[in-house]
Amino acid sequence: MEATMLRGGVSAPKAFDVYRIREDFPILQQQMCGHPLVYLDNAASSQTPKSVNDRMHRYQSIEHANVHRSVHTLGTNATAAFEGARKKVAAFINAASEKEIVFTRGSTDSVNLVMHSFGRKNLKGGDEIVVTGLEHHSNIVPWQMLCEEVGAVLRVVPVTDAGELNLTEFERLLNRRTRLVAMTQVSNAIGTVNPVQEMVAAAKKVGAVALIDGAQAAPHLPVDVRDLGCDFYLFSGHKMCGPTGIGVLYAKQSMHERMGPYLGGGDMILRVTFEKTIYNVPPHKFEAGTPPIAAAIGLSAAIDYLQDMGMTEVQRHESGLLEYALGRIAQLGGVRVIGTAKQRASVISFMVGDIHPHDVGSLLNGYGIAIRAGHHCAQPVMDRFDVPATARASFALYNTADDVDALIDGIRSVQRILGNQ
Ligand code: 7TS
Repeated sequence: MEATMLRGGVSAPKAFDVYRIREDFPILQQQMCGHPLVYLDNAASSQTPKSVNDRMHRYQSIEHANVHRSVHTLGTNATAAFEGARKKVAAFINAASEKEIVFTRGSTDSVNLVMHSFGRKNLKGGDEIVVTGLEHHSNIVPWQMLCEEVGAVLRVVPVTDAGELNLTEFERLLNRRTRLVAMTQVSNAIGTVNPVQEMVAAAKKVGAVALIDGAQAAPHLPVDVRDLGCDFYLFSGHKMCGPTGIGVLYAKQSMHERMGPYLGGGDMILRVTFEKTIYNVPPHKFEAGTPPIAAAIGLSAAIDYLQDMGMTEVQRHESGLLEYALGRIAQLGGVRVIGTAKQRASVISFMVGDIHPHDVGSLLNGYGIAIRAGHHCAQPVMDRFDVPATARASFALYNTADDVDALIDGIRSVQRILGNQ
């Protein structure tokens, strides 16, 4: 990407038509607390473009019917749109077949599905599950619950001072008892990009199943599940310009026969009698009840939108912004960035002197700047860096160098107001 010189001699990425892209997002056009909204809380949830909102509105207004059941035209069209969304997702992450795509409520639901459906069926006392010290709670707690239930043991890959995984320790943790390795591709708390392809290969060497939490990766970089070699990959619609209430679990076909049902009910069955129930084939076996149809169709439109931009371009734009922001923060003084990994993506966690991150977040809000302050559902990461919470700015494809400049000005004001340098 071409670079232009902005304030302070730090180079800023030249917009890949980012100002045109912003016009697609009505929410970004508004003022907040008397200032133009600067939305930097994309790791929590991103905004949706008009095309996604319009598509969902059209479905709800004139196309709505349930799926997989009715022979009337609305019913068959809804089924086609819903199953079309599944195909779209499969292509987006290069799955071998749409049968490998399960629609869930989100990343959390996807991990829990794997825990119940695969974990409870395949793990027993003495087995080991490896997670990393960079996980979101949703990729920790379900595995702790499983360990408690079956007597398995949780092992944790330690994190270095830079916020990278200690891969030597990771290799040492792997052994013949390791049944599952569950790892995030990108840390939501500090932005580290983990070498998941390498880690999957190591897990495979000891015969373990590999799960990747892609909640913070799929929205920001190209994903190819076959290239990664993982057995499970998951992400949420609402972090990638799609709606809430929809997530994806990629479950490699070779895993299907090792997976029991998740929720029981309609649609996940072929035949029910009081004596015996025969389950439907995957992915339907894992999708009981009426699915989030409008949300799946919205996710499909979001993928169209992202693919239109090109995920490589999105990644390039965001890494330019990240570099620019890190450069400007370094020049500020008095701001400690938590996590300095070489490979990073779209997240900056920071402390402004010893001002509490909630105060930083509240003051920035007064300037129309939305960041998140807190533990980011990653308390073990906070513990590792000995902080109760951080302030976190996280970027999406529609953020600009102006947003970064506004953040820097905002932090300066925080420093001035709370007397901290
Ligand atoms: N995994 C990662 C890496 C995440 O960042 C999140 C949400 C989840 C899983 C759970 O996703 P959900 O859609 O099921 O909620 N992360 C954040 C965050 O960083 N701030 O708010 C939610």
